[in-house]
Amino acid sequence: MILALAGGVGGARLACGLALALAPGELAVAVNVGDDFEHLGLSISPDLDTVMYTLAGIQNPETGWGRAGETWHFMETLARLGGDSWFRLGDHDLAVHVERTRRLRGGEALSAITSSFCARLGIAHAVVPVTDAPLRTMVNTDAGELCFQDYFVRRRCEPMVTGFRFEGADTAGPSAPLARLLEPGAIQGVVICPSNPWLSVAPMLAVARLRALLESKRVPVVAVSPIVAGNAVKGPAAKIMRELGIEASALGVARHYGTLVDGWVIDTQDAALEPAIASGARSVALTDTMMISPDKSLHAASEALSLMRRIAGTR
Ligand code: FO1
Repeated sequence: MILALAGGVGGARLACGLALALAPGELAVAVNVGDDFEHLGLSISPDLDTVMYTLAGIQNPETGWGRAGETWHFMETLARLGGDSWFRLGDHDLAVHVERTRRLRGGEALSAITSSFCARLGIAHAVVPVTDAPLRTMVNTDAGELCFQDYFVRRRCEPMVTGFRFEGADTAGPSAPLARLLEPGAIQGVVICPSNPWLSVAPMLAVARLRALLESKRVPVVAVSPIVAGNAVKGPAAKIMRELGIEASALGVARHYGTLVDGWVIDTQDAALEPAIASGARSVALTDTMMISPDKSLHAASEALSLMRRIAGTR
């Protein structure tokens, strides 16, 4: 069993490739919930839904989030009534939030609801929220401390970032299905998807028992770089790195994860960085990491898995 850590569109795309490469019993995708928030009285879990829609093949191909063929009658009517319309909820997507909210209020765990939605959408691989407890990413900026979606969507990532706080992380344990995967011997390797290291992966690693697995060095950890040729494939990762005074490159990301990662998959465009990344006793694989189709996602996932096998073979 391989455990993938995913959040956002880049994470969902690699998870899709891993799901094509591995049988259902061989892959679990742990998903960030730091972006979750209450909006219009609904419990929204954007990263879980992005992974769920992508694995079900019903994601919006243009945005990467939300659903393909979406209609917007609810949003248009809400805006006409003077309601909050900065966070766009499509009509089909809305049903997920309404049903999730109802079941959460009835006392079900987010992990159980996610598992049931995934089964209904025909997803055979396990998709698990990193925690069932409230864990909220707070972004410290020159405009003050902002809730994640306030920073990301409402303010379009414009404020300058100075740091992060993961509210609830001190007490958040892994969700029940993730806790089972963290038992000794349950998984053979970890793949950190090309998700934003600060916004998507850091909140997951703030869950102490998950971080402890990576620190234990019991299993190989490979990561796919979210930065290619100095830019994020999608989203504000490169901007945030510059604001934090970190070199916006695959090397900057490798330094950020340090010894947590044993092997890096970087894009061929970053071949010049290979020696520097490899110098921290890390293995490096160069390949095309631009996941513009399921085939390309499968290609990147296969590279990550063969690198993991190579590292496991040398232990
Ligand atoms: N991202 C946007 O940039 N604008 C939106 O209006 C928006 C709505 C939205 C609705 C449901 C959902 O699951 C995701 C949505 N996202 C939207 C994406 C999301 O907020 C971010 O991409 C993630 O939180 C970052 O990983």
